[in-house]
Amino acid sequence: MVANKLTGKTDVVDNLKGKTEVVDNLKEKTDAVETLKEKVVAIDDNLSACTLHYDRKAELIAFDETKSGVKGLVDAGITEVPRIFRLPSPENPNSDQKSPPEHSLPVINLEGIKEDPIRRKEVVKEIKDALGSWGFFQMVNHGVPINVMEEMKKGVLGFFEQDNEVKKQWYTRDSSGKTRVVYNSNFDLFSAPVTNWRDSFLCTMYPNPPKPDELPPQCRDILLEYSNHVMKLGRAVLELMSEALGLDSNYLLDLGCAEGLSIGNHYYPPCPQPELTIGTLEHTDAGFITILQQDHIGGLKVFYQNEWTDVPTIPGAFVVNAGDLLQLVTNDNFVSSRHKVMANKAGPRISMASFFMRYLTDTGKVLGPIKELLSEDNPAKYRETTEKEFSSHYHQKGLTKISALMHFKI
Ligand SMILES: O=C(O)CCC(=O)C(=O)O
Repeated sequence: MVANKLTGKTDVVDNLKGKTEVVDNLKEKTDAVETLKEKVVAIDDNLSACTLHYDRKAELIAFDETKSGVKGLVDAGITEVPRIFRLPSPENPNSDQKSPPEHSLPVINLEGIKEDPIRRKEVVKEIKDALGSWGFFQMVNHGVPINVMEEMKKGVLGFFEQDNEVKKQWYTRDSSGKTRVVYNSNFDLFSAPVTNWRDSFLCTMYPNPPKPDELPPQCRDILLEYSNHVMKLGRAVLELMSEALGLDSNYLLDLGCAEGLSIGNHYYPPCPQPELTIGTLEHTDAGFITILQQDHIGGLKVFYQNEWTDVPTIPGAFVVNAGDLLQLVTNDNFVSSRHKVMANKAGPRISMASFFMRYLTDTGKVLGPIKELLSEDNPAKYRETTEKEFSSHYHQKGLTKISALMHFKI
């Protein structure tokens, strides 16, 4: 009798084991489907590019070897957009410019947040709403002096507009994360389906600020001064964001969200046929937060409620957005939204994106959804990772509409 009962129980246990295996099996299959999905979209993008029927690789190499970027082409007087920059038809990002969007991106006034607790609470609520829906907002009265912002813009313009033969000496595709200043056109030139109509130089400023002579002379002093201001502002914004999540003010700082800062400085030359190409393909940012300064030309758009909405230019304002890692640690409380930049007949357009993250660096810190934000009804949506693993995956993927977060989803 007892033996019979025991056999029955063993059968139940075996049965349960079998079910666990089925669940594990299903999970593996779901992961495989996600990976396949990513691959299909990548192939799709590449196929679209291939339908243009030409030796794209050879043209990319030729373009890269000039070390003169898109600006070099414009300076040489081209009147037509070369094939490598052309968007595959029928996709034309400019066609969505027609209807005025119903929504406008929130502008948050930071004045008084230190002295006035009531105002601070209001700002915290505004940030919570903006990052939970848009993933973006603009901020004014943020404390960074306007002359510092203007000088930074001038310094960046000075770098791009210096003698080309001298500028070429900074040109590199070193993606080890060890080179302080990485100047090139399109970091993902050889993997992206379409080449962006822009040149960039990325400067790593924190955690170990560069020595002045490691930076280009046109912007060396201002880069150091600007990054100090932006770091201070970023830390203040991260405190407000922690409060917006119902956490201690220092929570996101203690997590290391302000340990690393790299500034991506972009130059979008005027484009003879802007409707055929794109300034920056749609993408999300990899890091925790991005604090962006844009000039008066415009063209930045954010994807919100199924439509592309302009990020209007406001003198003296910064645009702030959540990156993928912030979405991961907040378990989707804050969203990392897709954005893109249109090419323009007017220009050049200058923008400076301050990315809070340590790229391709072993920080020894494991990041996952914040435990305090989880519950039985709201379990972790992402697996744990590191800044190094995340940024390597992001870098390898390049700028595409597929979020790097897909790869880390549970
Ligand atoms: O140029 C801009 O306004 C945006 C740049 C951007 O999206 C980026 O650097 O990730």
